[in-house]
Amino acid sequence: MLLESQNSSRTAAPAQNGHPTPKTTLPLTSRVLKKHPANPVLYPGKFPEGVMYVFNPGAIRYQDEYIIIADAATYAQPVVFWIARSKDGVHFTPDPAPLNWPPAHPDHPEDCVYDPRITKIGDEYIIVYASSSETAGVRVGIVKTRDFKTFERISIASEQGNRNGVLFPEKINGLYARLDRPFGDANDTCGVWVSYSPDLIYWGRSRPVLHPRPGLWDGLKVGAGAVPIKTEQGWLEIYHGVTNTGAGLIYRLGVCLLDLEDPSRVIARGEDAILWPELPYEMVGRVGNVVFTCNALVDADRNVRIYYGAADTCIGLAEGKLDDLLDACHRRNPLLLHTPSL
Ligand code: BMA
Repeated sequence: MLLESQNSSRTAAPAQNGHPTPKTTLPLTSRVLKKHPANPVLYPGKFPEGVMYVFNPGAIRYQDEYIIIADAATYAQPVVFWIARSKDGVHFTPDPAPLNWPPAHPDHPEDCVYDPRITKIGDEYIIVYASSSETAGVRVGIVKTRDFKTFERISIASEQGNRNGVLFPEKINGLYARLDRPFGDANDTCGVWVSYSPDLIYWGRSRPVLHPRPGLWDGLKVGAGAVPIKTEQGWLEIYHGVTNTGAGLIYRLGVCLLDLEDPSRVIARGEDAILWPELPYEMVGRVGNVVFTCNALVDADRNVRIYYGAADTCIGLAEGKLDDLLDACHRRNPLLLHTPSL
C-alpha cells in the first residue's frame, strides 16, 4: 500500500490546564520515506517450507543484482542467514538453502546469528553481525565474502554484551571504524558507540556517539542501523530508536549526521522518526510494532532504498531521496517545548 504524503497543517492549541502553548505553528511536512506498494516484498511464504520468519536484512548491489542477507527463523535453528536475489530490487528469489556460514570462532560457541550489515571495501564485502550463544552471550562477529557463495570468518570482535555492529565504508584516519551498541551497565542506556581497528580484529579508541533521548520516540534505546552514507554534510546514519509504552516496545527509525573525521561528534539529529510501524504487517508478528534496518542503498541519482524488517516477520521496502534524509537530520518538531541534547 502506497502511503500518501501528509500535507495538512497543524495548529498550536491554546494553553490548557496550565500546560504551555507549543512554541510554533508549522505545516506537517511530507513523509521522508514512502513504503513500496508491493510491500512486504519478502515474507516467509516465498521461502522453502520450514522458514517461519524473515526479517532485518543486510542489502547491497552486487554485479547486476540486489542481494539481501536476511535473518531467517526456521524450524531447525533459531535464526540463520538466508540470501535472496533480485534484478529490480522489488521481486526477490531466495536461494534454495541458508547460506554456507563459516564454522564458529574457537573463542565463541556461536549458535545463532542475526542482523547482518554488509559493507563493501575494495573487492570484499564485510558482514558485521550479532553472534549469539545461549551460554556465552551476544558479541559482534565479522565475516567476509567476495562472491556471496563462500564466506570466511575474520573475527569475533567484541566482548559479550554488544551488537548492532556496522562498519563504515572506508577507513577514517587510517583505521577501520565501526558503530556498535554495547549494552553496558544494567540500566542499558549506553546507546551507539564508535571504535577503530587496524585489521578488523583488534578494536579500541571507543567513544560514545548517540544516547537515548528521554521523552522522544528514541527515549529508551538507540542502536546503529544502516551502513553510514558519506555525504558532503557528514556521515548520514539511519538508526533505530525504541520507546516503551503501556503495551510494550515500539521500534522506529531516525537519522543523524556524524562528523566525517570524528564520527563521535554528532552534527545534527532529527527530532522526528522517519519510519514507524503503522501497517498490519509491521504491527503484528513475531515481535509486533517493529521496523528495523541494517541497510540503505543510494544510487547515482541520490535515490535511497531501505529494506527493513517488519515485526520480526517479513521485509518491507521504503524509498526516499538522499537530500530529504539530510534535511530530516536538521528537522525540529514544532510541538517540542525544549531542544533535546544531541
Ligand atoms: C533487537 C534485535 C533485532 C530485533 C529487535 C525487535 O534487540 O534483536 O533483531 O528486530 O530487537 O525484536
